Amino acid sequence: TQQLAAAMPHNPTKSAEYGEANGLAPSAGASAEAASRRPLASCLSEENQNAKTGGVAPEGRNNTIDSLERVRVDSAGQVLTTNQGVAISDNQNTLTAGVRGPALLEDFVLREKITHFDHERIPERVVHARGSGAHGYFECTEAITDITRAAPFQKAGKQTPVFVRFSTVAGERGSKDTARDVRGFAVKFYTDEGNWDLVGNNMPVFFIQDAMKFPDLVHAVKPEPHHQMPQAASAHDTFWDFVSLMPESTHMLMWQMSDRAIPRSYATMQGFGVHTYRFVNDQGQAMLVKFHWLPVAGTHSLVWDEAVKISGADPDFNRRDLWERIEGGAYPQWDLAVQLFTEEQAESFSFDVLDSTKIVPEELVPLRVIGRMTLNRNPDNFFAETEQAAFCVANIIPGIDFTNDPLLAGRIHSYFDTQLLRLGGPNFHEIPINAPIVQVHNNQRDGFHRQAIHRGRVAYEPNSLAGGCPFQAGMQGFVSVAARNESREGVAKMRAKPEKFAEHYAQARLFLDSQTPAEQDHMAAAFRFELSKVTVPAVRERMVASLRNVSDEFAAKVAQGLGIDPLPEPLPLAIARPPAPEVTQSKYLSLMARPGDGSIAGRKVAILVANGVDGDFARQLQQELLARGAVGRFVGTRIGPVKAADGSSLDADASLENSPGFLFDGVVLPDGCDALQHDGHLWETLRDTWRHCKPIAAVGSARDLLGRLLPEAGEREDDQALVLAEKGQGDAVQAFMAALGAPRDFTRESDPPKV
Ligand code: HDE
Repeated sequence: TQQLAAAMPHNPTKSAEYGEANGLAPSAGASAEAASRRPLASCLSEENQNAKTGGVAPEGRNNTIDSLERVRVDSAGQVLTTNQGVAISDNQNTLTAGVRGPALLEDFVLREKITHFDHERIPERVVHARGSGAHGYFECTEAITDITRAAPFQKAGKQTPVFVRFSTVAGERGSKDTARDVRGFAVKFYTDEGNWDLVGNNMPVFFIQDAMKFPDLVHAVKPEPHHQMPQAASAHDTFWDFVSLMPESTHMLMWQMSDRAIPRSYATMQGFGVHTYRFVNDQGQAMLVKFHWLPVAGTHSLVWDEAVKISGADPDFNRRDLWERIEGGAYPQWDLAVQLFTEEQAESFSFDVLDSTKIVPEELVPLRVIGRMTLNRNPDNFFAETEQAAFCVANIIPGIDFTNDPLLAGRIHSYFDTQLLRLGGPNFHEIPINAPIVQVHNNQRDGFHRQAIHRGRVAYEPNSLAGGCPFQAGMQGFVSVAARNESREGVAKMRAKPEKFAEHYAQARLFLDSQTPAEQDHMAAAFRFELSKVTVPAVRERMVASLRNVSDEFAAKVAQGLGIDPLPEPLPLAIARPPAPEVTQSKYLSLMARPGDGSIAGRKVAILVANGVDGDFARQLQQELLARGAVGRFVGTRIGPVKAADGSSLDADASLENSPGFLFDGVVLPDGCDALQHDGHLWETLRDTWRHCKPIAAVGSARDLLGRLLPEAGEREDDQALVLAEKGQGDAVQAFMAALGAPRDFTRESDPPKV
């Protein structure tokens, strides 16, 4: 060290800080070579991946496995120990003085066990408390080196491990999955150049334009503070009071009242980065970018009555679905698409790209797919991985940069800050799920729960005693893009917003006008439901007054459902002459626009069974579903064996009682299941499946049974999701499968449902 100190008497990079172009050049090894794209030696690159992680991830597997391997615990065949590794002889009885005597303070086994238990809980996330996570990988399909130097996009075929967490926003950690709510879609990329977290939602816009309003928004939507009701619901006074006073929320409200707020599966929802970000290339040139995740399985949602029922029968509906898809090999996949545009283009738009209540319509800037994400591994431990995962908007890597979106600015601060409390100190980046797969070198030290053991006596920079290490990376490291200041007014400090932020309704109208009539009906019903739960009439009326600025027709429809007549005057606009929007209808905004590939992977079907059922048909159908990645469960009045018509035995592993029909994507009544006719649960199952517009197939004698229990089915002609077939008619199964993979046909619906 003394030799090094003598060799490097000064801080070799210091002069550069003062802009002395001809300052002393750093000696070899004291700073990285400028402007080179070669990864730092200390980082993980394709060349040194083997050495750093123990191997390149085999296809379909992801190499976070290797980095987590060192902390995995498997107790199979092991003896029970204390946290100090001392073998425990008796895990049943407290140490006492005599068999009926008092417990002894010296019982360190008991005290350790109870004390640890007492401290098991950590604070839940202040929003997005309820969530589910999975591991996977992102594979680049198109290198875009000319646009960004970000590591995951440098080579087609390159894989980057990811951990993803989906969530609802308002509910507590134990709340139901199928609440009407926004879904979080947070992706942590463990890249060769550090962790990049793309912390997005399943809707491309947000309620507010400025982080300053976030605590207000969250206080308004969370259960009301005096009685803590309602749980995981926006249908209450404080939420609608707030949003009806915040016209900028209107666009997001249209999304939130659409079926997107009740996704069928996390695997069937889109994801969005929401804010405009920047991509930056090797030369420091920047492009504006919006991120989109497109589900390969297509966009599919539930209907409200179904979501309400599911929340009672299976509050873990989306969590279970994610888990089972991955366990069953029906890996959820999304394409990552980007919208790329220049500052000049952005300036010409009728809206401001720094305003997170606005989308960039795909008609203006089309999507470009650059990769695909596959989730293929469930966590080993929910707490250690999913709960301790700390997503942070500030986690970006070279090649990606922020814009001046005022909502984004607050987020850059908030996520790190919240983990300090939630995960108990500044070293949460060392928790295995959060640790990057590249090595971490800096002079940060100590703090609660420090894992790294830093060697040497140097924890400062500049230093000569450690040869100047760790040294700064220069142009190879993260360099903020020399972004032009978006504020036209210059750099004076102010609390203000650009003018285009004042237009609040054009894109709400765009969204509404881009929906199919059925989707519009669902939205009107959602507004009606939510506002009907509001107890203060003035709040309801104000919301209707705001909706008039979107569409008089739509506002009238909502008002009618609330007994508001005549319509209140429209809310005054914040801008006298709003700019004319470029796009007034977009085919991409309806859920129907992206039905997916028609695959039925991950879908669930109830195959109803009773004594006398056509066993061969039931078994064959189950096999066929399985072959296509779907699950067919034999559902009877009770679980256990039923005797098929041919005398063979079928094992019902679900009952109409424990698995009501609304939990399935479709129902099949095989020939000979007539013995179910007196089970009221069957009637409910058929009624719900019908009402929720899901496929029903009835074969042979079951057609009569269906006709008796569900007469409305007989009244409809040309219903693609109703399959009636003779016994032995092979294409019936194919027709049912096609309906299962297709978007629902809502023409069965009526409002209110018919008796
Ligand atoms: Fe978040 N948000 N948020 N948010 N958010 C959190 O971070 C915050 C916003 C999003 O699965 C918190 O670790 C502020 C927009 C997701 O762990 C917190 C603002 C979008 C998740 C926080 C926003 C999101 C969070 C709570 C306005 C979509 C869950 C716990 C300025 C682009 C991540 C935590 C996970 C979580 C703050 C607005 C998405 C408090 C201040 C817009 C997916 O830091």
